[in-house]
Amino acid sequence: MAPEPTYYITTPIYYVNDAPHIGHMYTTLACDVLARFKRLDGYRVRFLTGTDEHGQKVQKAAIAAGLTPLDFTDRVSGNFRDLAAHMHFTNDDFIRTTEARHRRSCQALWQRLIERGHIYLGSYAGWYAVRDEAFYGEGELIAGPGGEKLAPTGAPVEWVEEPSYFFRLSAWQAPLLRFYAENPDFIAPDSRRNEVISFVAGGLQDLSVSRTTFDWGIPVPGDDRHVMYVWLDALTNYITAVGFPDVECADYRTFWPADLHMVGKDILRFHAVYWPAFLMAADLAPPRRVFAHGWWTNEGQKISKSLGNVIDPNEIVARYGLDAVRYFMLREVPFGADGDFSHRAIVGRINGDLANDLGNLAQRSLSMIQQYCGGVLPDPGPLTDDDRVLLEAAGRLTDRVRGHLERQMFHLALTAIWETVASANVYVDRQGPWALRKSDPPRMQTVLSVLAETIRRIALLLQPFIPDAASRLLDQLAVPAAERGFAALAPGHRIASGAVLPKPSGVFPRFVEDGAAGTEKAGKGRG
Ligand code: ME8
Repeated sequence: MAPEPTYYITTPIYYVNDAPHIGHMYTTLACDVLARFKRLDGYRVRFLTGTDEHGQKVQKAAIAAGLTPLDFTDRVSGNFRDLAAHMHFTNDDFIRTTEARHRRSCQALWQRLIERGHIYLGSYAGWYAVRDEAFYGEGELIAGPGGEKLAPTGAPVEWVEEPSYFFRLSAWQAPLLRFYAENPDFIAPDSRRNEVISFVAGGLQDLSVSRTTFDWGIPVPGDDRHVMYVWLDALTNYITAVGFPDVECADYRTFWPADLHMVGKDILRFHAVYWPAFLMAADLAPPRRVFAHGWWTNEGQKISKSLGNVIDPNEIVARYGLDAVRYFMLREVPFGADGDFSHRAIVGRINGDLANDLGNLAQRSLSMIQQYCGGVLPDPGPLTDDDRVLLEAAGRLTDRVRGHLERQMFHLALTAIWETVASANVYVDRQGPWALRKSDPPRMQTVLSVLAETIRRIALLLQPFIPDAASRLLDQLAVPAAERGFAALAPGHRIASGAVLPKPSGVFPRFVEDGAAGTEKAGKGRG
């Protein structure tokens, strides 16, 4: 028997300086879809998320809240954990960098780097941005509105002078360039890959990896006046969670190197430059792929606390529904590009794609089976070319969706599924089973059976994206739980005729504007 394929996927671990917002939700959502997809596709999956709790930024936020860092991080980390539960994210683990397992892992990684001569003691004098937890060279700074110096991200910077350990990053320029060349899929999308390569080709300076002017961090082994630089600490979470420093344990051997680190474009450099350099220096394997997705704005504006337009994921889910938000975020924006969250756009997707296209296809097909076949899935008779074209398109869908998700192209996967939804709607209109009922009942049965099979395939593939609606659809088709994995999409697998279907009910209600009741009725799609 072939060994079970495995898949290890991670989100960034989020800073606990602030409440979770839709940006955080987006990254974890993308990972959740991939984790669910891989599980259904027969993989043993490890899906990790968590919180980044050390460093100056979190320490400052704790002080501002009048709490000790640990009390503060317990509270905010809890908000991220609650979000994951509320969004039905299927992470297998939730790591906190304040956990003992992580301290041990970071100190062991440090030890490996010291032993191999990659870390030395020196002193740092330069610019630091607490908001980014990043060091900047003089040449990278920009001028703010009042002429003050700012990081290229717009974050305020402060001058720092302190003793510091350094990682010999400068020695990793050539090995990193070689690694990128040999692993063309390591950084996605391609535009980001080119950015990283030109950054590295421009030369790398040694990186300060410890701080002494505050103490909220993991102590440097053997020199506890220093705490580790928060990015070295944070990145290490990905190996802590699979058992590092025990590189012989089953989890580490099964899941490392990670298949995918999903990140926002703001933190690509840390993941695609520093992280593989740390790992290679420690004689550990670098991850297989890093995908940097784009940035969400709210009704065209940058999302920020000072603008007061932070979108609370719980609120939008209460307003539009979990599946609708999941669908919208992954369909509306080509994954990798920036996106805008607007009320108009999400309502358009709900009423168009979900209620009209998919909801209506399901509702009318299932109602006809209920009304014309006594709720029993009919046997198909001989197939016409028209039937075969639709069934073949539905059959090909599995590989198309799989291929798109292999490259994290969520929007293309959903577009492919909706092409089949559209073809099925055209097929119903052309075949007119309501007329065949009188003129040719066996033919009507074939048409309804072809539709049921097509909807079954669509619903199975939609499970990772819109899990609740997909499972309601599969319930309405009486697909047993054991037949919901993607093995049931193998060629030749068909929906079982003779099954008794429950009474259909609308899967996607239309979104009705407050105060607009009466112009649109919930649950009613296009005729
Ligand atoms: O950077 N649009 O944590 P963080 C899209 N602790 N994605 C967004 C977003 C937006 N407007 N805002 C945030 C850190 N994100 C570090 C990571 S990993 C070893 C350490 C998402 O809380 C996006 O994934 O600032 C981004 O990379 C991440 O949140 C930053 O989260």
